[in-house]
Amino acid sequence: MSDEILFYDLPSRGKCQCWSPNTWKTRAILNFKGIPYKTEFTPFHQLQEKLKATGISPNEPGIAWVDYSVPAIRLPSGEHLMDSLKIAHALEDLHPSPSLHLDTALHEKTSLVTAKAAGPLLPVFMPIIGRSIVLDSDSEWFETDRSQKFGCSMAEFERTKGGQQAWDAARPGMEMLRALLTEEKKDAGPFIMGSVPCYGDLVLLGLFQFFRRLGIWEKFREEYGGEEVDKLWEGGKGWVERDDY
Ligand SMILES: N[C@@H](CCC(=O)N[C@@H](CS)C(=O)NCC(=O)O)C(=O)O
Repeated sequence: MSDEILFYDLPSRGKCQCWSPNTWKTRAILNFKGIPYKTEFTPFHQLQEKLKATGISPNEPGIAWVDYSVPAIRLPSGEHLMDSLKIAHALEDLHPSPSLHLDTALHEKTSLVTAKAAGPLLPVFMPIIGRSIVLDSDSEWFETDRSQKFGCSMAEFERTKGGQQAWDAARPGMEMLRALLTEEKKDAGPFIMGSVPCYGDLVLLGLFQFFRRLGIWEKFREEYGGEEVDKLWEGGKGWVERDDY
């Protein structure tokens, strides 16, 4: 059995690199802790079959849209794990240093904030993912699947619910993000807690890298309108650099 972790990620068109804010949650931990891993890029249309074949139990209802989702990993022991939070706990147990500080539960606060700040932006980013990110071989699958989930074509989703109205709907989430990035600080450092990074920071850095990939980073910074986001990005961008192997 290999000493390396096998990490299941979603591929992208053109240069194949990580893009999903969900898979970034795990990849950023692997990068942050310096854990050896290799990536198994698996397109959407093969994901269910491939993860089912590992013997992993399907997601419990409410955890994801589907039975099998990424991030998923195979540990050196051969055990497969799925769901970013379960994986975070397992990696923290296996590689305690540097710590993710899961005991602070700041990642739970971060999840609430990202749901409020990024949830309303689905009509902005889903159509871009379909148009510019997923592989050509996934395009039809993505359009059909997401149209069923959102009740209209991605073009209509963008036209009727996207644009500035989506950014306006994200404003309360931006305010929650500002509170998260200012009210928990113990010193002047760039991370949620100040100079000590935690898992919540990695989740945010993955989201920022996703925005950059979609081409909406500048718009996000403009809408956020503060310096905390830039400081966090500068402090932690190294953990979301390795993205293509
Ligand atoms: N709560 C899960 C959510 C994972 C999730 O929804 N992953 C998406 C990737 S962006 C997925 O695998 N989707 C598969 C599909 O849509 O078929 C986690 O954080 O691990």
